[in-house]
Amino acid sequence: MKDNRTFTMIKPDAVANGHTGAILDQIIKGGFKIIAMKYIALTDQKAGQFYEVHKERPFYGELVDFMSSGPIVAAILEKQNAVEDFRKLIGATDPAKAEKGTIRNLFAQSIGANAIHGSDSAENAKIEGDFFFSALERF
Ligand code: DAT
Ligand code: MG
Repeated sequence: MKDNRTFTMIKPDAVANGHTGAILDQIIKGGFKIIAMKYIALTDQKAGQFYEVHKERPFYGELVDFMSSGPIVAAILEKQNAVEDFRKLIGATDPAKAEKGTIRNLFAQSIGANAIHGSDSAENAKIEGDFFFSALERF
């Protein structure tokens, strides 16, 4: 699959703590073009559906509660090698292990409240983007 797009969410902790602007700035300066974007609140049901792949993990309930605890910013991003480059920009899942200067290193609180999502494959980027955006909402 063509790997020039990825999907992201600025998570409830980062939005609530006022980091939306700084994170978007870092994404744009990182060379990513915004193809679609919305400011939206996930219901419990929608958050559960989005993270369905993690249903069997012990942190699933906590993850769903957290992701529906406040508004998020969801976006589709474009760049060559988007998935891999974006994972580099955001850093490791656990902010204590995230490389210096990465978005999670700068803005995340904990492994659960870790500021930002990035798709892990081109295939999942497409599925996740389609979960949030219709064709009319993309540029
Ligand atoms: P990533 O978001 O880096 O792709 P993941 O797909 O393994 O990480 O997990 C999805 C989200 O679930 C992650 O961003 C935060 C939460 N999570 C992962 N591991 C966790 C843990 N051990 N305890 C609490 N929450 C966790
Ligand atoms: Mg993941």
